[in-house]
Amino acid sequence: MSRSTPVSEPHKIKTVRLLSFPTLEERKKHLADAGFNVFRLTPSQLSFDMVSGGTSAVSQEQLAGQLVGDEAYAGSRNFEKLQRAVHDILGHGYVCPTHGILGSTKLILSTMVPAGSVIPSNGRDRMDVLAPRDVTVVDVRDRSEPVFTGNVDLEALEAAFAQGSVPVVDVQAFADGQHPISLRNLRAVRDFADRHGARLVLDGSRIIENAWYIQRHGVGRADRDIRGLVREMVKTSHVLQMDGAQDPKASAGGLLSTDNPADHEHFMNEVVVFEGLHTYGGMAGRTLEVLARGLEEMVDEDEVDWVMHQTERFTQRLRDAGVPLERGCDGAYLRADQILPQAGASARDTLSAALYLLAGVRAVAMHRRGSEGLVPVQIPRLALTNEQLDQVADAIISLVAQADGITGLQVVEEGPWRDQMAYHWVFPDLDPFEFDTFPYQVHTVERVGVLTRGQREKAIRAAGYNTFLLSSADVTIDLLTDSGTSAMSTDQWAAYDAARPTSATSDEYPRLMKAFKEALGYQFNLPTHQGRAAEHILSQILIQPGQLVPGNMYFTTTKLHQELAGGVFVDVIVDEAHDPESDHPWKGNIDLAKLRALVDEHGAEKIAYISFEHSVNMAGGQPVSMDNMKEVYAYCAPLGIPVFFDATRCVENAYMIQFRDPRYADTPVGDILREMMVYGDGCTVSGKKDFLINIGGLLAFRDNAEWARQAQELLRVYEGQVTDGGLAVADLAAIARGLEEMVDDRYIHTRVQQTRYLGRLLHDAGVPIVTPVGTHAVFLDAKRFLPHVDQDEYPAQRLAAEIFVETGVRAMERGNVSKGRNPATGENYRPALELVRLTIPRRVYTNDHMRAVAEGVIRVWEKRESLRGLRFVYEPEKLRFFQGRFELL
Ligand code: P61
Repeated sequence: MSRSTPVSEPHKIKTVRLLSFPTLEERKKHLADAGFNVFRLTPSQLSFDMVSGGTSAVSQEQLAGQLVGDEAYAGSRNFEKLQRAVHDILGHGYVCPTHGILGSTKLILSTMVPAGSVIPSNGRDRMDVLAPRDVTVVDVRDRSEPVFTGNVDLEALEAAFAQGSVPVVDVQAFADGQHPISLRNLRAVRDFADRHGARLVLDGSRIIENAWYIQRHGVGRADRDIRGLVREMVKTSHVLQMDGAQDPKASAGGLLSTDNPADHEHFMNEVVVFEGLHTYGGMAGRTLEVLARGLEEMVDEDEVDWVMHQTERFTQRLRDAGVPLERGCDGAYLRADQILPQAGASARDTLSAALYLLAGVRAVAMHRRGSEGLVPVQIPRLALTNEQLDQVADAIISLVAQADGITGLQVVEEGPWRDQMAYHWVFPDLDPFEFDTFPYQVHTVERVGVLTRGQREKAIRAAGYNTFLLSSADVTIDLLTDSGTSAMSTDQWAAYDAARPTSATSDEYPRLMKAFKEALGYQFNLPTHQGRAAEHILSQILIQPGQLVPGNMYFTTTKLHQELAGGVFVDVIVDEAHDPESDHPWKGNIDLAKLRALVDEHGAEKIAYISFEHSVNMAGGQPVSMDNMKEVYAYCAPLGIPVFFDATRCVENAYMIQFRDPRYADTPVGDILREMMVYGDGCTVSGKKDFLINIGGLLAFRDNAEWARQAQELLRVYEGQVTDGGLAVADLAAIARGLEEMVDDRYIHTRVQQTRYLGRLLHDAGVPIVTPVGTHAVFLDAKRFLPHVDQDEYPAQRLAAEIFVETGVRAMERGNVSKGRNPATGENYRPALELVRLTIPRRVYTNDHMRAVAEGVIRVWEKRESLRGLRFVYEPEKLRFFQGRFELL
């Protein structure tokens, strides 16, 4: 059970939902079209939608559950699953599903509450729906309780019972989102209800938040786990009602549970009238399944800690800046009446409109008008990063600072409910807030491995100190590779699902061809199943045995295929690339003098082609300058030497040009990319990196139809149809969509800057890394990290293993082990670069994860002197880094 503040998310991002950031002009238009009522705006018109109902990110298991809804009208398996979850987690013996929290309330009223009854409650928002139904709600919340502000004042309760017939006492866990109740008070209310023949109905929609609060603040509860506390709260009630769109993270749905068979009987007979049947309750089977899985997951201690930590942090940031607010269990509830007193009765809606105008953020008070002057800024569970939340908070702080210049909305249309309101407004002259953060939110998450240090020691020993041989389930943060590890977007998944499969020509094929042409500008595009397949075909077409292939540092698969075709790779990268301490900005450049010398010595006809890699992987993710591409091409074209890019990380390279070359500072990355590609005759691509897909590749030719024809011949023989390259049609659809997303300037900026952020954290702590930091990875310099370990004792291998033991982070050796032995001498090559690669997958980890990684590596750095090297106990002949095993010296 963890009680300390969590450092980073206990999960990684599995899929993302893209965010849009409307401009100020667009925001003005949307707002006017919506009658200045932000309730009427749609998510695609927003930057961040700060509402918590049904907006949570879900686990991949919940997402999978969505597809196993059996949609049986009666007796569905999903209902049986829900029964088990309610029994196991909540402890109640009977459950009646409903379409939502209002469905649950309706059943309680119709089975238990005769007209004219009195219902004491600790929540006020309940009045919105009970008041129109001939029920008198009496507020019995204890205003004097400082900690458990949702406690019921037992004297007020007694007074309520004196007011009329009280069949039900309504208690909300975290009433109105703000007021937690203590277990002791809940028990006292139960005793009271029992003595007076009334039922205690607990609304547990936010029971997790309340249980966490008890764990933190309840006397003698710190040793209790969330699961036990939830169960105890539920068992204290007669009836539990729950909103599936809150703690269980479903999109809709609800339930009533009880241990009383007679009450359940009543619910079952009534549910058919208003909701559906007692085995589906007005929910789709898939929603039942997601709800059931959500109940099982919601008591996960680490997840609860993370969600609550986000809320605390967000609220604190606003408090520290003096923003008037009340703390909510799911966010900060802004005191609109204090922030905008000049707006009078429309203070809340004015605040909402102004926040949207300023930053595109939606915060909205729902339900009826009137009541307290609060605008809730709720945090969708698991959906946003701390960095995003910090910026939302900063937008609010900026708004509060400019509040004096904001006049109140003027009512044009009105009604008792908030959605009915429409206004007129003179736009205030606000200084708009600009977000600089990841342009997506979390859609689904995947829990990560959390082993103890002792377990990790055992795991790495069992893996022969080789991180390739670890089970990914044991890894907390997986920085082995950025290849095929991207989180796809919901748009990619939608395209994936919608693709019509065929083994002939698919609808996706022409779409993909168009997308390739738009992204890279090349005429002939051949899909391949991944990068090495394209490298194979290109090498076979262009290399005559004995020819040379100059390139800017080798990559394992690329060089292998060149050699299999009879070619000889020659490294012509600038010398600075081999110096981990050089701060040359374009360490990926080809040294034109080296290239010239090679051509002069052997003649142009001896050169098969130039193998020109963007953002050079083995050099540390180092970019190539636009001028260098231009110069190399200008030199090669007249000599008839083709130039082929390895464009695997071409977008990252394009971004670095935008970032470092002032002439391109205002050019969109997509335009820079197309210009880059002009200085080449074609390219190979491992799409598993920049294309934001998990599988796929490309072989492209700018305009040479004969090469394309030859390549298609080989494609048919080795890969698949020319129209799919051996890929599933659905994957073609995902690639086409990825090609659009990859050149989004906001995305690629945050992508590369995240890598640089990790590098900065390490560099500032004195950890030796390759500088400047590259685009996709931070490379630790093992020679400087472990200078006392000889290179033949594999310092980088040892360091990667130790980082796993210390932190659960998986890295990759790129040094003596990877380079191998010289077959002539049998000696290790002992390469200049002895590195450990911390590779950042795209859209998967947050900056809090990066901080956790840095802290762990810094801990290893601090005890570096105690680390000894390794020796092989099993050494394969080829590519020994994959399967080799070691022991400690
Ligand atoms: C990686 F240890 N890269 O970085 P494929 N070109 C370039 C790559 O980075 C690349 C490929 C071609 C990987 C995966 C990997 O020895 C290894 O789609 C610049 O993987 O066939 C792959 O593309 C090959 C890691 C590959 C390795 C080979 O993690």
